[in-house]
Amino acid sequence: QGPGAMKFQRQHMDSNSRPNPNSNYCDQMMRCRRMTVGACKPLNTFVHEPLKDVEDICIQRNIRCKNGQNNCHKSKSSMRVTDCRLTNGSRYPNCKYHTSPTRRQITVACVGNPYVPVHFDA
Ligand code: PAX
Repeated sequence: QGPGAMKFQRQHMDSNSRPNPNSNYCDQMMRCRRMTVGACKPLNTFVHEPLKDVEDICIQRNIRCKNGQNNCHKSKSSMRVTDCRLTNGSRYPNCKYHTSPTRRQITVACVGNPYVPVHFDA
């Protein structure tokens, strides 16, 4: 696995946890996955589906990413995810997050050979 794929898995994959986490989920996960080092990452999504199912999104047709590149792909089915959004008034190093479990189709950017997810676009 390349460094981009490994970073994607660290930041966005949580296959083994239930999609109905408690309200501490994001505070704990954002810290243990190292997204509160140097700054609080403002928004991050964790996906509660098997890695294979998320990697298979790269087989879907190419669509335009938010940055204008065309290496994005949208999941055919909706997926179980949890959005972690920094609370208003949260100040580094005390990063506090809202935890929002939901289901939706997700869009990722894929790179490389093997062609795998490296960025969470939407
Ligand atoms: P990233 O840094 O944006 O991308 P993220 O997805 O975890 O990280 P390195 O070498 O690491 O800098 N890459 C691309 N990025 C964007 N667009 C395309 N097409 C692309 N192709 C390859 C990780 C790496 O992917 C490379 C890019 O150069 C990086 O390489 O989102 C900000 C963050 O919030 C997350 C997703 C982003 O983190 P924004 O506003 O820039 O789109 N995020 C966002 C989320 O988790 N959930 C959400 O719902 C949204 C909206």
